[in-house]
Amino acid sequence: MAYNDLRDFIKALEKNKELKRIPFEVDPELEITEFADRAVKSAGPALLFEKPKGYSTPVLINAFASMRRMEIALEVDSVDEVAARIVEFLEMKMPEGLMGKIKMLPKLAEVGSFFPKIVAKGACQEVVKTENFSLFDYPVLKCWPDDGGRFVTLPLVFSRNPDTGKRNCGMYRVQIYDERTTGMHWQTHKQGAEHYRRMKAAGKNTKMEVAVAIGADPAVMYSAILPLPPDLDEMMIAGFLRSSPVEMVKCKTVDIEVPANAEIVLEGYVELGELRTEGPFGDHTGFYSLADEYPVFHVTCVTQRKEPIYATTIVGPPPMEDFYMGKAIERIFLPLMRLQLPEVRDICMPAEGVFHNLILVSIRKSYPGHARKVMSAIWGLGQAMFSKCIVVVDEEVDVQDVRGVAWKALNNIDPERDIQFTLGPVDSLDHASRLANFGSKMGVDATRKWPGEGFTRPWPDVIQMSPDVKARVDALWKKAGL
Ligand SMILES: Cc1cc2nc3c(=O)[nH]c(=O)nc-3n(C[C@H](O)[C@H](O)[C@H](O)COP(=O)(O)O)c2cc1C
Ligand SMILES: [Mn+2]
Repeated sequence: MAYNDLRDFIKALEKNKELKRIPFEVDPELEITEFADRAVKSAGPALLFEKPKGYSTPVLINAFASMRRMEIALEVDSVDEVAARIVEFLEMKMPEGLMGKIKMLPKLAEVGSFFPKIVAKGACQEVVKTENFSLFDYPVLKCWPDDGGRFVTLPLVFSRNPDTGKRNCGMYRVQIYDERTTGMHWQTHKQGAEHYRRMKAAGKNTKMEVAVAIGADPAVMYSAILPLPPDLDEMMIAGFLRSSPVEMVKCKTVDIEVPANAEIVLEGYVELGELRTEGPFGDHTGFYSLADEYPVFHVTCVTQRKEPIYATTIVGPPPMEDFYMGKAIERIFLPLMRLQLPEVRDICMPAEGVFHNLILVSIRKSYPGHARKVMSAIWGLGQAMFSKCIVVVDEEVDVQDVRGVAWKALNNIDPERDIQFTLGPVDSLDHASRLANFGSKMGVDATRKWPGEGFTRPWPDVIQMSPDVKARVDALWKKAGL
């Protein structure tokens, strides 16, 4: 049964002994970060701070911060099950004969259940505040000592494509400037920024309506970070993940729908053309991202549940909660990547690469230059375009074994020959690129080289002991008392 809301998820975490309640006062300024950081790095549980110092709203953190919790969030025993379900739909073809078609009906009905459903009333509007509200009423964390302020770190930012009318939901952090204004950190490659550019270019409006939901059922929250094609509705994907439609309710003051069971919703507008300094912010990379100019979000109405729970996360030196969210993306998106690139066997984004810095790819190599073809394809594939370094290995190399990849790749390359540089868009968080959002990338072809690639020397085998000797020594090993 799909979780209705954040509370259902909290109950499930608790039932699985994956959540610890903290009944005493802890400061949302830095102290909750230190708790969360230590917990994630020691494989600790999710944390529910019942008394954030100075506030009556509890704070939930690290709810997704392990593979087990990702499984609970997605209601599976392994995130590979989600990948398998995707494959099932991708392989769905018109069955032969009437019986075959009838057997197909439940599957088609399942597809119908993915689409979001508009409902008249939502718990997220139990309380509606259009005046006398303050964003400082919520226990928004100051995450790291040099942060530019307090940041909402798990916001679901809803906006509408002005050309197609289609909804987008992206997770873009929100810095609190004052009681009713925040930053809107949609990076230039993201859909929120695209909607903003289009509205501004059209010149018909001076304001862009935006709604920000904070805390919802885990599939909805998770859908906001998925690297989906533009105009593919995250709420439909959330419906697929939870096998049940996401209930949406119309906002009170803007023409946008939000998840009906969200905990808190900020309604308002971004003034087109208005920019303000956002950051610095201790970021996914483990470094502070520099302050930069971003649009401003004016909050005109806050709706919430009677006693909301504030869901948040911290990012910082890896591994953090976002690593586990990213690891699940890696597993779930592999079959989709393989639709376009069937030669890809597996991919791995190690924690130290903080998603965009490093991707390890194993391929079934079929023709000269194949590794470079795969690199180019990844650099052209949605948010995988950010990959700063791609290492391609042959299919027998297990890319989940990062040390094994390092060993084999470093042996297999002639650097001048096997490294491919290119230029292109880079992640906004890259602080080393020559320009913000533009720089170079490196591909390493660590596959075995072929004569067809100009390599005519013999290629050696990896050392392996013969099985009969292993078997004999197995017996002797015990005899030796080892
Ligand atoms: C915890 C967390 C915080 C994030 N913060 C931001 C952010 O501030 N700005 C941003 O552009 N992307 C941020 N992202 C990444 C986006 O949510 C992600 O790229 C998403 O796919 C964008 O969706 P879109 O393609 O609909 O724009 C964050 C991701 C996570 C997991
Ligand atoms: Mn999107």
